[in-house]
Amino acid sequence: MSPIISPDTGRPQRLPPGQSLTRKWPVLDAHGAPAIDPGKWRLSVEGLVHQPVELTWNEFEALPRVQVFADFHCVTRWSRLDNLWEGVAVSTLLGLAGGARPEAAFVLAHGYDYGWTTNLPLDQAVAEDALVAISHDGEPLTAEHGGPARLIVPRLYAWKSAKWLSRIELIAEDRAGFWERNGYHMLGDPWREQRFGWG
Ligand SMILES: Nc1nc2c(c(=O)[nH]1)N[C@H]1C(S)=C(S)[C@@H](COP(=O)(O)O)O[C@H]1N2
Ligand SMILES: [Mo]
Repeated sequence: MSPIISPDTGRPQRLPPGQSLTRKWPVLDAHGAPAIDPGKWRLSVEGLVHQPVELTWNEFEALPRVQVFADFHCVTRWSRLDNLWEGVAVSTLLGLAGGARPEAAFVLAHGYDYGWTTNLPLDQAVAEDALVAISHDGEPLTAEHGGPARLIVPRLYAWKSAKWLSRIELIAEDRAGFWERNGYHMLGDPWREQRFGWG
């Protein structure tokens, strides 16, 4: 098994400002879990990449895995510490797509739930601890938590971690996703309490 990547848990302080610890793992999403037929599941990496790809579940599952140990901070003020995620690094997926074109600067992550999206800077999406996770604490990711596969970006608030991931789209200009259009922050760094707005 691959070594465990854990850059964000070495901090002396693990709880960002304004957050409270929870031991449970709440379920939070806008529309509930969509029905996903495993035979029809696809993950595409597209937009400003050199070679757009679309992976089937079997192709995705065969890719090299990473393990990431990280905390999960929801903007509604709960934080769940010590999560072990396993999946495929976003950087590995980008590599399969021939890498980012020079003008690519942001990512729009799309969910299978009715056009739900979230936006984040490309450098955050390819951080060493950003992955498309298929398991949590040694168990397959449940549908309510975004299974079969979800994005996990530990350094940003949890709404950037798109559940039921369907597309990773590289774009040149930042474009607000679902919650961002509803007032949430374009970046969403929990350590700077970037909950709402653009600043
Ligand atoms: N596709 C999709 N991903 C999503 C959401 C959503 O509504 N749809 N909600 C986000 C929000 S607001 C949070 S806090 C986390 C919650 O993840 P969890 O339900 O596994 O705790 O998922 C994020 N990812
Ligand atoms: Mo959230």
